[in-house]
Amino acid sequence: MKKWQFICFVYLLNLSSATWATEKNTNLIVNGSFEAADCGSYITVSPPGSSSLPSWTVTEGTVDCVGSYFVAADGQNSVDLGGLEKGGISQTLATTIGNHYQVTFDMAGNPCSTDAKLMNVSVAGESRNFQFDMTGHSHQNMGWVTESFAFTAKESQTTLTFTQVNDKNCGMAIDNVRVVSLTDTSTFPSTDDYDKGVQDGISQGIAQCEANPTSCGITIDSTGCSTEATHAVYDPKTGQVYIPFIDVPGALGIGIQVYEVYLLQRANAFTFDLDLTRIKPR
Ligand SMILES: [Ca+2]
Repeated sequence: MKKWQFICFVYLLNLSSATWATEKNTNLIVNGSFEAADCGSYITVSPPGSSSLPSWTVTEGTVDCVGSYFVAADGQNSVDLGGLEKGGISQTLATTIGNHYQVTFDMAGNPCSTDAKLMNVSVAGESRNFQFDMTGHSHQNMGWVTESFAFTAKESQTTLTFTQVNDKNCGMAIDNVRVVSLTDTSTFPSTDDYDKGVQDGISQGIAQCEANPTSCGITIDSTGCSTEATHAVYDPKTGQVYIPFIDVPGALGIGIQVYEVYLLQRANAFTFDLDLTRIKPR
């Protein structure tokens, strides 16, 4: 694939994102905002849990279902993973083996102490640590931030677990937990729509290339900006784009390295990320 061809392809993907912004995918987590019960100011919950946190299991220690004690990210309630000591919660959801999912949540810290909050989030063999700096935050100004990462289901039942790391009360606060499928084909464009988008994108990309090739960093060989196929393949069932050839400038700008790559579709958008685990030199 010539460099311009890849640029044309990226151009058409960008074009498509405006046309095919998808509807919000279904949240697979039940009671992800912890709004299913009235937690008053706050209620401390011990294993095996209580009606304060329906659909969730307290995995260790104790946690607090927090109502009015501090401001939630969404609705009235959130969870402090440090109850009387460090604690954790989990929820198991039905998944399809091999499908990609994205977990998203909001996090902050209980302002009853100012030390940094530490939390581990694990799902399907993925384990991530998160830290929250309490500087400048209060019960009314929690400074909620949104975090997100993707995982691939290895079982038909997948457990998502949030665990406080440092053994403290006044712990990490979480709210608004969502898991969405990245391969929900009901929100993807049809193959016909995609083919039309490809053709429109190629036509517009070529027109742009021909009008001002230097401005878009395109190197044109003796054949010019031809209509030769890009060979990139999009699979709506997996949300993957396979690109067999991509030219990348070598170190210090010397030479060209050719790679085979895959792109993975993000949730809720026709936007793609490079799959760093599958970059293969040609
Ligand atoms: Ca909430």
